Amino acid sequence: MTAAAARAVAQADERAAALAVTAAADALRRAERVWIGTHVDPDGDAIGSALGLAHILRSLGKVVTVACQDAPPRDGIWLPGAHDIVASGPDGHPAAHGGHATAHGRHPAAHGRHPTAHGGHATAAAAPYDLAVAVDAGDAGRLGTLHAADTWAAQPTLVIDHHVSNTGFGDVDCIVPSASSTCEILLAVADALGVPLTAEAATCLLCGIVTDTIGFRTPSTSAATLASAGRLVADGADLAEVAHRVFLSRPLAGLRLEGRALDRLVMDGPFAISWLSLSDFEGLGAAPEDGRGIVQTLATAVEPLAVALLRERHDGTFDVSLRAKSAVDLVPAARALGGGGHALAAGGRTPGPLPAALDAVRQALAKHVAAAE
Ligand SMILES: [Mn+2]
Repeated sequence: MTAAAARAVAQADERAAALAVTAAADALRRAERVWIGTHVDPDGDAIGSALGLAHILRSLGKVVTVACQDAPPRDGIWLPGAHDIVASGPDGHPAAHGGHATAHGRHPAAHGRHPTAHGGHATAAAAPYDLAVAVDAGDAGRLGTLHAADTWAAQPTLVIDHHVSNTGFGDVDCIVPSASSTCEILLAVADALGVPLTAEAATCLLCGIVTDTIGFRTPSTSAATLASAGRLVADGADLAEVAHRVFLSRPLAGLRLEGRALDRLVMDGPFAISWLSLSDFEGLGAAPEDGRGIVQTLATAVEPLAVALLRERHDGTFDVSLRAKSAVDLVPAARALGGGGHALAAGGRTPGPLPAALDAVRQALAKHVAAAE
């Protein structure tokens, strides 16, 4: 592609992004009671974007509930509002102050749907929310138990996300693949709404940007990303605190888990693969979230074209995280494993036992990942 052609593509992308942001802001402006859900096994961008949007909408006087199937991870639980996150879908009812916080900040159990008088799902007319928003979720399945197809279809829905593989499952889809993070998109949405950011909102959004750019180190970190982060710091976000929470504080069990994954890392053709079993987690006293981020360390290896880390789940399947540094597109391999993501960071899931899971990952990589010309 010539430089002029590349510029034209970038300008077209920018126009598409601006239109998508305007559409999202319009949908949000019209809604008074908003449910915001984010993806299972949430990371800093998932929690940061859900809570950041909630703070923005509350500044406008709207009633907001933030939901996630799983409890916030250690690097997200400190964010303002994290203890109010519920595990109920958009047919649940708005809580007085947005959640079911307990004295200990424990995540409420996933009781599922709020029962209605008729014992079924709420009808569209009786829907407790007038907009359901999914943030940072590439497809409906990523919402886990929060997503029920009939409930989702029964009300206006909005999807805000930066995954290039996003299936566009909302009535309004605000998908901006050039954005580093969903949080970066939300800053543009806040501007389109004309809302000045509180320090709480700014902190949540900065957490997502810092998490997804691995501290401003990924190719997705653009001048716009850095400008957004600068704005958020000016609005009161504490960058040092965010960096400390996201990267610089880990339990020993997580470090030992990483040691095990490093020890097992083997080359398979041009790829490097490692794995962690449930007994690794149990034996080391590590939480599932302690397995997140380990793949980033593996991906610092110079030799492989791409790395894969398999993590065993309680249902016997394996979560597969794929990372590459450049010159490859991991999305087709991730799709072959039932997942998706970004060119250089993607993931999927594959059935066990371990030898079968390793085989499936080897085959997906061999078939779908090749160095760019
Ligand atoms: Mn993200």
